[in-house]
Parts: sequence; structure tokens; C-alpha cells
Amino acid sequence: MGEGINDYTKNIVDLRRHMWMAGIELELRRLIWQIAVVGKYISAKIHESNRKLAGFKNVYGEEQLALDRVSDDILKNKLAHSGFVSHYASEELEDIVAIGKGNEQYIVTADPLDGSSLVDTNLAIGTIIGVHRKSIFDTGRNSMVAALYITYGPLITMIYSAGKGAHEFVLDREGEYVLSEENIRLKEKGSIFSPGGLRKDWTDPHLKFIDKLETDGYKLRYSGGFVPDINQVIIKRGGIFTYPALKKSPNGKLRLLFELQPMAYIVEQAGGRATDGKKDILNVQVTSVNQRSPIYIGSAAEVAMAEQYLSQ
Ligand code: AFP
Repeated sequence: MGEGINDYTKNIVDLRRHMWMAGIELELRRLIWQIAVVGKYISAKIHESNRKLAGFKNVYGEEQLALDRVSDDILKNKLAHSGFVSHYASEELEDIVAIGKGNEQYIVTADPLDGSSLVDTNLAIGTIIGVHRKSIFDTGRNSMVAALYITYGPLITMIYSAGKGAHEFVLDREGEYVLSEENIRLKEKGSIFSPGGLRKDWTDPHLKFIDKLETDGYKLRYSGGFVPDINQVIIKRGGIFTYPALKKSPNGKLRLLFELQPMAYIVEQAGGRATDGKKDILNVQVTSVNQRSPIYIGSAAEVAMAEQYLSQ
């Protein structure tokens, strides 16, 4: 073996080693690891699917790919056999379901394949996971102990946080999640914005906020996939993603449990913020699994600016 390879092997920090070095509790480490492994299976299914539509509708009446269901099944089955998860709530299911024996300490929420309508365009898509202790019908601040998301793009990357910073891993050719960015920190202020919803449906204060960002020279970056759009804000170290209250849907589009809480958890751990315009996303009380909320998430300065506009 050449010296280069030895050096490479010696310096690698994989996901398991990282969590162990960070002092994350054993069961939570194992759970996060198992979910990361599911990401590999989901990515294999995405490749196998060859972008075929199944024409199903999910519980919210949205057209969905068979891929959503397949991803959901793989994840649910894996978690059911993990020994760590008592309940599972997913965007693909009507309600939270018991999958354990009842004495396990974690509840997992999932958007198993977010942005699946982008599969045919070959844009990046992702898996979003929240890990809760006790109950999900609480605030994320009280119940969440970890979150992660996986981005299926040209590379497969994973960012996790278990309350000790946010860290990025890249899936390498050997199938190992290798540390690529430790303790990601957003800048106070960024330079990109990612605005969801149609301009004609925006409220006046939101419109004024977006006008201000445009006037200030923020660059538009919106793919239509929550995972890659948030990932861009995080990896570029700042900026803002919004999916606001719309005139006809005051709670916006995105789901609190499956999409917003996990991303809010990670972004806060990276020094950013996430609010519904008035309240931190992690302080919003969850009362139903399909609850939606407006969101402003990213660097602190832009989120504060949004709050200022929305309060007028
Ligand atoms: P799909 O999973 O149906 O593709 O929806 C994706 C999503 O929930 C989220 O990933 C995007 O941020 C958001 O919808 C995009 O919504 P618009 O199409 O209204 O921009």
C-alpha cells in the first residue's frame, strides 16, 4: 500500500467515529447511523427508478412517485427493527404509527423523499429526519434531540446535528460517510435568497421584504426542492430561504414536523435562525402531524430583517 493511501485512511473521520468522538449517547449514535444507511438504500432506489411516475396520490392529495412510498417503507422497516424507535410519523402516512414495543426512547419524523416531483428533471432531492424524545406534540425545542438531512445530488451528502453543532459528511465510493465540514457556522449575513410561493399570492409585508433583498443585491437561488435550497444556504454559510404565508393559505405550504423543525434544529446549531415570522419554529407548539407553517430560515440578519418587515 502506498504512503498516500495510508495517510488518507489515517485521517478519515467517518460518521460513527465522529459521533463517538462528539460524545453522543450510544443509542442515538446507532439510530443516526442506521438512518444514514437507509439513505444509501434510498439513493439506490432513485437510480433504479429511472424516473418513472406511479401516479399515486399521497395523504395530502399530491401526486407522488412510487419512490416516495418505497423510501417510506424502507425507512419505517429499518426503524421498526432498530430497537430504538417507538413511533414513526411520516409525510407519506395519515398519522403517527407505533413501530416499536413501546419502551424505546425515540420517535422519528420523516419526509422520506422531499422534492420527489423534481426526480424527472434530475435536480437534487433529499430525505429529512427529526428525532424526538417523549412526544412530538410539544415544541421542537422541548422534544427534539437530533435532526439530519441527506441530499441526493451529484454527491450524496448528509448533515446531522445531535445538539453539538452541525456537521457535513460525504458518502464516498467505498460507501462510507466521511466528514467534510465540522461545526458549520453561518455568517451573520449572507448574499442569497430562496423565495417560495408565487409573487401574486404573497402578502404585502412579505413582498416588501423580498423587494428589499432584491434591491440590496441578494442573488436568487431557488430550485423547488427544500433540501437543496436549504443546503445551499448552509453550505454557502448564509442567506435566507422563505416559504411565507400566502393570501389564501396563511400557514404556507411546508410541514412543521417533517420539513421545518428538523431544518430549524440544524440551522440553529449552525448559528442561524428559523422563524414563522413571529415565533421561532422550534417554539411553535405542534398539535397535529400535518401542521403547516410559514418559514423564514437562514442567517440571523436576514431572519431579523424578515421579522421587522412582517411586524409592520
Ligand atoms: P414535492 O415533494 O411535492 O416536490 O414538494 C417539494 C416541496 O415540499 C419542498 O421541497 C419545496 O421547498 C416546495 O415544495 C416547493 O414548492 P413550490 O413548488 O410551490 O415552489
